[in-house]
Amino acid sequence: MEPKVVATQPFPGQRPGTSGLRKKVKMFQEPGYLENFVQAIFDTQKELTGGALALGGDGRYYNRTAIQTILRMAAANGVAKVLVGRGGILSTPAASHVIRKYGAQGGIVLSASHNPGGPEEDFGIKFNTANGGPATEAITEAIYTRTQQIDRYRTLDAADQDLDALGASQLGKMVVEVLDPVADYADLMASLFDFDAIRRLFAGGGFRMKFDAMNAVTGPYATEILEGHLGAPAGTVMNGVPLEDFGGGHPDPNLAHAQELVALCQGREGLDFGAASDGDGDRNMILGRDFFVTPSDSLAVMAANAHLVPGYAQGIVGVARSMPTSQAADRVAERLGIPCYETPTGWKFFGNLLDAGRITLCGEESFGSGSDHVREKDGLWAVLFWLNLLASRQESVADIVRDHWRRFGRNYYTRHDYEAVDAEAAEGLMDHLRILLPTLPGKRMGAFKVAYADDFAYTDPVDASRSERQGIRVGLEGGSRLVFRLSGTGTEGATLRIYLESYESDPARHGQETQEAMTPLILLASELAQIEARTGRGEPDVVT
Ligand code: VG1
Ligand code: CO
Repeated sequence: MEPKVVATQPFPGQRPGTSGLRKKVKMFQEPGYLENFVQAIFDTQKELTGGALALGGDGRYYNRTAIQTILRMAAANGVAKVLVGRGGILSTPAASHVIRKYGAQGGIVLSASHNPGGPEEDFGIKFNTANGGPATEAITEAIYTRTQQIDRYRTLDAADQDLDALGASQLGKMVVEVLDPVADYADLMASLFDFDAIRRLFAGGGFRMKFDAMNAVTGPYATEILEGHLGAPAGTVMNGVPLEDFGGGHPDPNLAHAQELVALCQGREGLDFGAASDGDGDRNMILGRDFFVTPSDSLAVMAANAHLVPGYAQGIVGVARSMPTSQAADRVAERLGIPCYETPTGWKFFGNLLDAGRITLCGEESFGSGSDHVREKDGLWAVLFWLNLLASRQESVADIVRDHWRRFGRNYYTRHDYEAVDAEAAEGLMDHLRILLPTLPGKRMGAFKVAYADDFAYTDPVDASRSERQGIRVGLEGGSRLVFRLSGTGTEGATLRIYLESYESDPARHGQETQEAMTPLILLASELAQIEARTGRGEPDVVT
């Protein structure tokens, strides 16, 4: 089986965004499109030659086809071994763990995360490095540059591999090892959390929960861990079978897209605990009875209670949050006397801090949290963390969070997304804000006074790499903030994200409805950015 060289031509626009290259399936089906990007990975990541590669995806439409293509190309490019999840399945955090556990030189994860799947919908591919984390910007830029010069790719003429039988087989000179996608990950979770205490919580019978896998990749993981290892009743996991089109929905765990679960948590008969994860298993949503935990609060609560979880009982060395994430975690870090880092959006910016041992926990407002156990955000990990807290504190979700607010104050928080906006209009809006920036500090606007305003730039404290234009920040006196950014994961037009935060120290004012409490800030943001005039949109598409 000799490698063959196929002539190809560059496609424009293969620059990875916040998390890999995401495009419509139709685009990935263009002959050479996937191949070019994969060859650019092999051309730039030399250690993969003779090395091991982890490979898997979230099971969406085109996953299996892409895996077969990548296997043939890996063999033709001299990869020694590929570790592939059975059925082509690996959640993003499980892929990160496989890379680390087996000392692979990298991994390819096929997912467009929370974007819809199916022949007319989205597909995605991202490269993770030997630390298990998303490639840094320097690496994704090198891959992109290569895609713009590429003129050939390598593959084999070989039949499809059987992805459904565990064990090793040979593809040319390369070994293909099909792994149980869940087993190693489940062991890792058991090493971090107090499974006995969580088992007792379920065995007591009074505790009722559901986990919504949203017809996506976490189904098998959650079923084995929650119902298998922890004794949760059968049926605890809902929508637990991964479907190629996620049942037609957005596998995005938030109040807008996980309505079925949200409804189950409401009212007197509501569940004690509800949780959900996204397409590729790295996001999480946490609900109590009639109670939604914002992801920013979730990170802060985790940091403040980490000592109750066996894996973190020794204490945490530091925390990090993405810039638009609320400052709730900063307050906890201050109290604990540990550093809190503010990074640009995207998990790749946490990798160096985790590798250098500067942080233990990190999170993003976009329903992502994680720790140094892997180098990706981890949905089920967050759910188990909360279960561990519930088991050890014996309090409700709402009581734990309200108690947190009493101790640290409450950071009211909301994000408004305007989706599929005309790309030029969105760029125009951001440029308009950039021009305003120097005029804002010290300016009074209604009841507010601007303390600072900038276009967020970040210098990585470990390798001194610099990332600019990471979002417009307008800080108001008293700690409130407005943040404006354009999404780097969408596949249609532009998505404008507006992140709003206001701090309230007075416990008597902690019970307000979020959108109501934030109305003055919402109005200020639309006025400042001229949202309606520039985008033609009166209302956001998604409010979280
Ligand atoms: C979004 C989120 C970001 C997250 C990224 C990948 O990016 O805002 O916090 O890291 O998705 O998450 P953007 O550029 O669209 O705002 V996932 O679960 O889609 O891999
Ligand atoms: Co995801």
